[in-house]
Amino acid sequence: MLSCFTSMDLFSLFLSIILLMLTPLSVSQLEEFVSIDCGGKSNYTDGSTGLSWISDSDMMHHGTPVEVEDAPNGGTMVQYRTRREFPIDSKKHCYTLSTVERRYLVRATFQYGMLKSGGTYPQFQLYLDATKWATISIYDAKRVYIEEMIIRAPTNSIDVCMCCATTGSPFISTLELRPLNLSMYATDYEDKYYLKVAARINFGAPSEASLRYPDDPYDRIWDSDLARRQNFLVGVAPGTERISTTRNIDIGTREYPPVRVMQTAVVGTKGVLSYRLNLEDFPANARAYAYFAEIEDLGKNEVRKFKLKQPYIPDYSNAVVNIAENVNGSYILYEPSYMNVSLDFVLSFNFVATPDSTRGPLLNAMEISKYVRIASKTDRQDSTVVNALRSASAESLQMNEGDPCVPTPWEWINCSATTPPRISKIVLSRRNLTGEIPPELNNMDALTELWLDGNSLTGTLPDMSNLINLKIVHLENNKLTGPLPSYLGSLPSLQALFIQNNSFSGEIPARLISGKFVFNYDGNIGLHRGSKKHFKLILGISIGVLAILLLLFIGTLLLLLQRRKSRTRQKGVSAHKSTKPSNAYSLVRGNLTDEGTTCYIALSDLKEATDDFSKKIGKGSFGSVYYGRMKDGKEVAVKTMTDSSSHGNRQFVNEVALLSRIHHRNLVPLIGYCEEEYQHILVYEYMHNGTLRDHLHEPSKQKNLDWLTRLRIAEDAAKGLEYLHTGCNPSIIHRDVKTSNILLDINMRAKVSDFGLSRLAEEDLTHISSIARGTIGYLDPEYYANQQLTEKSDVYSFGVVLLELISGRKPVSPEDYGDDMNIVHWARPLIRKGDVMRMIDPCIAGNAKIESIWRVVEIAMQCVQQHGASRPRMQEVILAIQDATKIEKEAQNKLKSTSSSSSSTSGKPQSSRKTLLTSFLEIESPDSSSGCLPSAR
Ligand SMILES: *[C@@H]1O[C@H](CO)[C@@H](O)[C@H](O)[C@H]1NC(C)=O
Ligand SMILES: *[C@@H]1O[C@H](CO)[C@@H](O)[C@H](O)[C@H]1NC(C)=O
Ligand SMILES: *[C@@H]1O[C@H](CO)[C@@H](O)[C@H](O)[C@H]1NC(C)=O
Ligand SMILES: *[C@@H]1O[C@H](CO)[C@@H](O)[C@H](O)[C@H]1NC(C)=O
Ligand SMILES: *[C@@H]1O[C@H](CO)[C@@H](O)[C@H](O)[C@H]1NC(C)=O
Ligand SMILES: CC(=O)N[C@H]1CO[C@H](CO)[C@@H](O)[C@@H]1O
Repeated sequence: MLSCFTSMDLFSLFLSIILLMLTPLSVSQLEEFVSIDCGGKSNYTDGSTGLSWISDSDMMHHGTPVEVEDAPNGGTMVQYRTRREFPIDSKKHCYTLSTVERRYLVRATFQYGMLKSGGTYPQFQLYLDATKWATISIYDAKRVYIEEMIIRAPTNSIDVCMCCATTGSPFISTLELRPLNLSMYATDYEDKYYLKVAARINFGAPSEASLRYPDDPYDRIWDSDLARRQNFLVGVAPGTERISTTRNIDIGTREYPPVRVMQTAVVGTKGVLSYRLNLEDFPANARAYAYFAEIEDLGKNEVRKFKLKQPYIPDYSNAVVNIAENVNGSYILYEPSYMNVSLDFVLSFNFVATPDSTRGPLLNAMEISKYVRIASKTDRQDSTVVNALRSASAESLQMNEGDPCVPTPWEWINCSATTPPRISKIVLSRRNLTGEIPPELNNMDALTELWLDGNSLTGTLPDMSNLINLKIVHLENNKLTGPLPSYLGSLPSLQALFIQNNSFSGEIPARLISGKFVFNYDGNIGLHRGSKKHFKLILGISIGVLAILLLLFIGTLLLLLQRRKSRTRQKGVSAHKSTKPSNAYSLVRGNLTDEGTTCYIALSDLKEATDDFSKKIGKGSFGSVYYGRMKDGKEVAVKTMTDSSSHGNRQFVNEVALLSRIHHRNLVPLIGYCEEEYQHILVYEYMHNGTLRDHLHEPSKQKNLDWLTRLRIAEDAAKGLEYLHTGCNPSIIHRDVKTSNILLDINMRAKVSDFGLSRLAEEDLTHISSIARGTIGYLDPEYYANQQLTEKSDVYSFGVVLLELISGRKPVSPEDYGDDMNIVHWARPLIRKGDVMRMIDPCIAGNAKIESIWRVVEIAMQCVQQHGASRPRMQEVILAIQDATKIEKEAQNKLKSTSSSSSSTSGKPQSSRKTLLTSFLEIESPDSSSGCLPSAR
């Protein structure tokens, strides 16, 4: 008996070990899944899928669980035995799911079950945050209605809400959150659009059953093409046959579809493959994916080639699909995707074999997702306050209603119709509120009415001095204490203030009782009016202070004038020359008094500091740069200008005027200047670690910058450029962004140098030469072609810098790329193929998270787009770099926390992807620089 038990145990242990070995990835994947059984009573694991379902009873306190009588599959799917039904009211009923910033598949499902006699099937709205997701209209009791949305989630949480029933009560059966990997389902538009899944079809499926986890490690639901429920796959061409294989398929493409789905397909044996399907909520712009894998063994002289004939999309329809050639072999997935196509409600599509093809077209699977514009949520500062008020109340307000304003405002607030919506009115009279009024109230500057009367609020009045739109304030019948701040009297819009029956104390500010508006302060025993004498005293003091301030101001003015005069004398530059450029630059941000920090340095001092210009450390655009050490020990870089012509002179005045006004921690600071004996000299802070170029390309200096350091350098430099573009007025275009103009200080922080030297040509249009300024390899082709200079030219050059950081290669190098090519031409096709591995600098490959590198690759490719208009702004570039940094840091932290057990597993590079990531329609144009990269996000 005993031995029998042991062997049973051993057997099951053995079994589970085998299972674990079979699905090593799936286990960690599973942990991140969130599967909520709405209305369910307990937590359980579904035996057929291995998914762990949790009951929503802890997270949802309104609505009622309802037993569903005829759950699908005879009730085997436990999660459909119950649903949660919400009351018919004007409220939203929301689930809050916590998220990290990454891409997710969010799925909500609805199965109603038997209708009671006399009842009506419900119809209501589904929202994801403030964005309308779907209208749920039930008309089949047994059907499971599934809504899926692919989103890039914010760092904290998302809300999924039901509301606005037109018939019946809103309800929900399950809510599921599935993290996606790497760049799966990335689009160029994910900051502004969600992807709502309209169809995901497994062609040639063996049965009507859909396929999901564990076959699909990401738990997408792949509908069988036999199950003609929602999509009405009809119009099948004669000669269509279903084929399948048991051989493995290499699915290492961007979307990682499950092998089982790829192992089946349909083939149009008569040369045509056609279907028709309905796309809910269309016409719309969509992202479409086709999955092709050659799963028949073709004879030696056989080929399978076909084209998309319908819908006809120029370019898309001209491309020939040749699976085996595209991926160089059978049983390998080829996944072209259509980044943005406009599709109708009824999609008729057909693939037709080319005349030289011996086999008919083949299709394994397809996916179509609709772009849904993300609606903006209520201003975050406003939401913070109303959420604080909500938690200060009795339970009547405690329910989770999602966004305060969208689609309908909470019962006790009113919102403006702006983007983002702002809260204009709060009405919480007699709601049993306790605690203090949240201090963040002062941020709600769109607020016009505040009704908090008849509660038990305590504490003092919070600062409300920013509430310039506030008209009506009701605070009567509370337990508020403390003084009345004097700014209350000067709120510009205030019409009525009610504070009676509180415990305010002290003196009433004079302006409150001026009679300009309604003010009721009865029943505050401690409050009293100020005396006239007091008022006079205050007036006297104010006048005194004003007089002193005035004196101080005049004094400063005189002092400044004096300084300016003496400086002009010293400089020996005629006054109008030096002031003209100074007027041209006015600062938007920054401090005007900074002007004084750039000082004049005598030539003799500089000779001494540089040991008579003996240590040359580089060559700038206009002359040599020398190392120096000032008397006070400060190390400096001394830049001499050899050109003493008028051009150089203007240049000089220009740069001094400009630079002395620009201060940013990622721009090399100018310390002083010198102009003597036809010598023009600028003195900069010395950057101990030289140029980024040397660190990347100079064999003697190569210090093998790691990926995080590179990211930090990129972010620093990007911030410097962003400041030039947006922080200065008029904005400054650097024009010569390159790795040798990115300098590294002693802490390896990057600062941009050599800016401001190039505005001259702009100002002096008569001198404009036809030669575009800039450095070969970094030069924006659009600017080169038409001489139109914009900030986007810097963005292009910065894209090249990013590619250098990723690859460690030079921008131009006849040995590496040939004479006509540069780093952009070299990188573009590699990235299109998804072959980032071949691009990565060997120094960092293997020590950096591939997803982080991808993020930078993606933004770099956008920066080097042919057309300036399609390039991002520096601000967006910074965000992308920060994303990448975050991904990399998280990976390193994880590594650290697990390093004791396994040290070298997670840093390993993934194998390069053989398959084309991008669509087959993206035919490379002869001039490879003019292509675009539809799937590179
Ligand atoms: C179900 O699991 C969740 C999360 O693991 C837990 O918070 C909750 O208390 C559990 N509920 C029940 C009814 O056991
Ligand atoms: C994400 O994709 C990479 C590359 O294929 C793979 O190594 C990794 O295990 C995947 N992660 C999950 C959680 O599936
Ligand atoms: C898709 O293309 C259309 C037309 O070219 C354009 O208006 C739209 O903004 C694009 N993107 C999305 C996400 O719809
Ligand atoms: C919000 O405004 C609407 C229309 O102006 C009004 O009918 C409604 O009563 C207001 N709600 C509150 C809470 O004041
Ligand atoms: C406030 O509390 C009182 C007494 O507990 C209760 O009768 C009343 O219904 C509450 N009002 C609200 C709006 O919750
Ligand atoms: C996608 C891919 O690598 N295609 C290659 C397959 O092989 C032919 C010839 O060997 C190449 O020309 C393709 O570029």
